[in-house]
Amino acid sequence: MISRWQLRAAFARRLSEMYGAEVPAYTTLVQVSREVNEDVLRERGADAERLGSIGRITAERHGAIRVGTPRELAQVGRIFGAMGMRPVGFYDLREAASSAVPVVSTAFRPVEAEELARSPFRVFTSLLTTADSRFFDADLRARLERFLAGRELFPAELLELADRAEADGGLPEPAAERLLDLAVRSFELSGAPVDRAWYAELERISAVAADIGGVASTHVNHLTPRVLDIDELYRRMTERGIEMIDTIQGPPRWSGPDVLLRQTSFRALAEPRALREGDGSVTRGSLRVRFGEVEARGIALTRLGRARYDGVLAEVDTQMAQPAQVAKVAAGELGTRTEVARRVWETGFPRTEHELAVQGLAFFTYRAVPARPLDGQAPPADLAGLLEQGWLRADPIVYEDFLPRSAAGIFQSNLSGAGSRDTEQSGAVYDSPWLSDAVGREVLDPFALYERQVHRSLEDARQTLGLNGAIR
Ligand code: OOG
Ligand code: NI
Repeated sequence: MISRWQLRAAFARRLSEMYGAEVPAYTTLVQVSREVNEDVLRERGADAERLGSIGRITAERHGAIRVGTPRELAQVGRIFGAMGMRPVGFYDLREAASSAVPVVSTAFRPVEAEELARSPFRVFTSLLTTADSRFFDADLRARLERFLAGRELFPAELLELADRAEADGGLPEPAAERLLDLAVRSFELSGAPVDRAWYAELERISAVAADIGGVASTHVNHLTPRVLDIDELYRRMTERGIEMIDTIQGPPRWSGPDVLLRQTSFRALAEPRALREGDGSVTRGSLRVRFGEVEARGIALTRLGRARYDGVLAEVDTQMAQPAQVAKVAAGELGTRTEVARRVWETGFPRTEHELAVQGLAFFTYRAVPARPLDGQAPPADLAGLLEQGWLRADPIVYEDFLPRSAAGIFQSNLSGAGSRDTEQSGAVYDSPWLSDAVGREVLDPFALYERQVHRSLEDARQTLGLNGAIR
């Protein structure tokens, strides 16, 4: 029996092989990431593995896919369900992006700590918001939904195998092989001709809409390795002549602990695609939609920490919009967004893991220190005291999710045009319950998952230390 996590790990590996063959720059990215990780490990030793073993980090990937209808999303949920991945988090990129990005998203990923340690593979999955009349008028919406209703992204055999794997906790050998093969093939770039006029019509509204609804199949949009030093990665890729986007999304580089998620990307080359012309003939053209992305992961922030992060972003926006700052940027003086962000960041976040923990800004699991000599003194009942007096040790919980603003930035930086939207119209409501309904599975709240992990660890520690009340 091949278990769900083995299916997940094998799928991640095979997808990576397939994508490397399709997009050679991805292979370069993986290679450079590995070199950076080896160098960081050599320099920092055990400290480099504080947020995950080098084995996990080297194999770690996230993919991104995009689908058109709730039905397709539910099918994706079944395929990833077979691999022990569940939808976590709701991201509304329509609001986070200034260009036209008419999608809402979730990430399919394992949720239990042991499962994440076995294979942390996750897939950022976006669904086209066809009901949003700011992007699609009634006529286009009807044609788009008809087009989407007429395509099948996944063969029935794949979906049946997926259901079996989910129900039985895995699949026996020949069936597991078949599932993996069908799943990987469903995400390959299709050679079928793309209707040029239809694609172009959607592209005028949004390149993302065209990538999703302009073709009869789906494909991996990118596959992202994890790196321990993203600034160094950025430098090395640039040295190799690969043109990166101009920023690293997320928190700025600083001397305190890594938190949340930092990401950057580069535009992949135009890929040859067959195009169907108005007269029915097929020509060779090219489309440029896929890209390369890399990320560095840090400690997960609590709701409080996250609110502070969002506050930093808002403050940076305000400062960047001030005339004096605008003039400085125009004159090429200091005052790039990154520099401003670092200044604001340093006033908003404490510089040590200990302070992040006791101020309730970041998530840690806690364990009672076994060798502590019980010299007759009773342990205090508060977290800060327990940590300071050495009764407890804190281990950071790595951030397993995404950031809407960064995701929007990644989408956006890889679009050639801003697209268009009719701001006179109001946007259709898509929220987390709506998405749960669409996928047919509960979209989980990432904060609740991290909190559960923390509380379990505190409960164990409390019992080990023989404390009566809950640790505050
Ligand atoms: C997804 C873009 C967002 C991330 O890592 O934040 C993303 C897409 O382009 O489909 O992948
Ligand atoms: Ni991504």
